[in-house]
Amino acid sequence: MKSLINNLDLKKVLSEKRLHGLWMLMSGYQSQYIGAMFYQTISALAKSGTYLLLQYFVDNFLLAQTSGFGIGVIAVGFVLLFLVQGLATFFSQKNAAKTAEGTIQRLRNYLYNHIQNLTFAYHAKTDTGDLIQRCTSDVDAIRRFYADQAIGLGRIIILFIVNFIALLRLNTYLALISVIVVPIIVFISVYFFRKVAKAYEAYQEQDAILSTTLQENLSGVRVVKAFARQPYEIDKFKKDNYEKYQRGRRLLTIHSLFWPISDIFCGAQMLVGYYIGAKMAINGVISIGTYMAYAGLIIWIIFPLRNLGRMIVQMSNGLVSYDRIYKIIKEDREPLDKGSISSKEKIRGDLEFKHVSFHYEDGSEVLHDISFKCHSGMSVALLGSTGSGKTSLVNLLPRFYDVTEGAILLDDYDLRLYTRRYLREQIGIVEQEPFLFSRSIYENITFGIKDQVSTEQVETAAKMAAVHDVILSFPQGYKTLVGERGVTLSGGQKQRVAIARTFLKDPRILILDDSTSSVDAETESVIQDAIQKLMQNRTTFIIAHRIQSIMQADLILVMDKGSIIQKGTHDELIQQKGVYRSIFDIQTRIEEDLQKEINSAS
Ligand code: M5T
Ligand code: MG
Repeated sequence: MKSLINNLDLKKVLSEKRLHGLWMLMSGYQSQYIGAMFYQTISALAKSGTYLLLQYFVDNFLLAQTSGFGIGVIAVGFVLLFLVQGLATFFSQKNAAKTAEGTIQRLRNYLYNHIQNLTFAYHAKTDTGDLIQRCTSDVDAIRRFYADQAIGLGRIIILFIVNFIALLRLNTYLALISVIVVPIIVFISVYFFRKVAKAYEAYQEQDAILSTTLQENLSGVRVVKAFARQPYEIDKFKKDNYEKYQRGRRLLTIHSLFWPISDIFCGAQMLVGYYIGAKMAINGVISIGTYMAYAGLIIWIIFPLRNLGRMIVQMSNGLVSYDRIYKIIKEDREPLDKGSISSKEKIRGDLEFKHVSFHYEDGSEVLHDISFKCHSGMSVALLGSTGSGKTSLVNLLPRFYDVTEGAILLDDYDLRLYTRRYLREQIGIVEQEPFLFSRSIYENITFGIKDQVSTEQVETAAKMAAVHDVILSFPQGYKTLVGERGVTLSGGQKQRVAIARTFLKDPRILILDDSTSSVDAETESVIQDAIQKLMQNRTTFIIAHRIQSIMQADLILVMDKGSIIQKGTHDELIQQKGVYRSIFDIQTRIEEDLQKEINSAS
């Protein structure tokens, strides 16, 4: 049952209709919510009961000046009623807390899971700061909705109904007089509800802008400092912050307008009620006991009424936040299971690109009519100017994106027939800018497979990537934390940790996207040897700018503006007049010059 609740597919049960959506969000906790309401009813009944008992006591004992056994019974009655009221309130709060916290915990988990599984394209077009803001501040607004408003609103309605019925029992005329203002209060509340909703939405939007600015600045703090842009950035932040201040002020102003207006009506209602009640009592139309009970009960009519407005107005926050979160939930996840091929067997790694074209969502074409073939175990090198589409091409292999035209065949089947998970388990990528988590180096190398590998395997992988000695040079060795809370690795060290991570994964298809760009020539040759070893028996894609590092590839593709302009082996390409030849010439000349300089210096 519990797992059923936790695995609820929110995307299926939620909808644009906000109140319905919020109710469905409570799935599994709805009975608890109803339980909370039930206890509220008990508590309210006990409360009204107290006043009715008071009336009975005043009229039949105090005024009649009788005493004796009855008084004792009434005293016990009062104590019991208070006890019931207290206990019922406690259980109601308990249920309410469970409802609110349970619902929100699941929502948070769901959102995290959902965001992890959204498409690359979605993440590319969404600000991280905005997402963070929705997952924190908006989720919290929904939590308040359940903890305060949803429960509060129920409590108010119950209090109102129960006490109104109690009032009717006392005196119909008085009861009707006491609720004259209800339509007015409801009307005002609804009017303000709309205004607050708008203002709150504007406020949250600005809040998201501020989060994004902050988050980008923290991530890009080096760039900001290097360009001495602090004054500009501070100024920009100040402006955004000022806008937030203004929107916040507007929101509060609307709130603070609402209070006095609703208070005036409620206050007037009470005065009129007391006045009429008192006159009736003086004229003997109602008894003193009735008047006393009335004076108590009317508070419990006016109090909920005052709060009804507040609740309705505050509810708008929860509803707006619901919209903002539902927008994320509505997004399609990467269809992980769309492919049908996923077996226990490993892939062979034969690849064929057949007239592949590709463009990013609402972008122009970045790959045109790419065709080539490579067998399992072959190495394919990609060479080309920056922006020529090399990274885009290799990103098609793990299906980060799917081709827009043509097809890629893996082991003779269309790539789109494979499940993404199956593919990704067998493809290892050393990215152009590897990302390391703020965890230990050990955890970074064993990312995703920590329980399946031994320490020796990890060290072997690190040695192959020529990073073992570097790691040991840190005081805490493999336990050294990386990033914000630990050491900052150099670009080359990061790349090598990423290479070690990929070594350990032992993939069938290996992608090295400019993986040796930030290491010096000496280290590169060490890694090259390791990479050569790693490349054996797997299909490898190497992207590099130095011809030195790709000369030995079985197939070299020279790319320009998304097309293949030359393909062949090093020996073949060197014979042709073309881009490859000129790059080769330039690079050898530079190296020769360098060598000459070194020779003459020594
Ligand atoms: C090729 C565009 C980019 C460029 C073209 C990764 C990525 C790229 N592009 C997008 O619009 N969205 C993306 O997510 O595609 O870019 P590339 O494939 O990254 O080029 P490259 O790897 O050959 O370049 P480099 O500099 O890494 O050598 O127009 O704007
Ligand atoms: Mg690239």
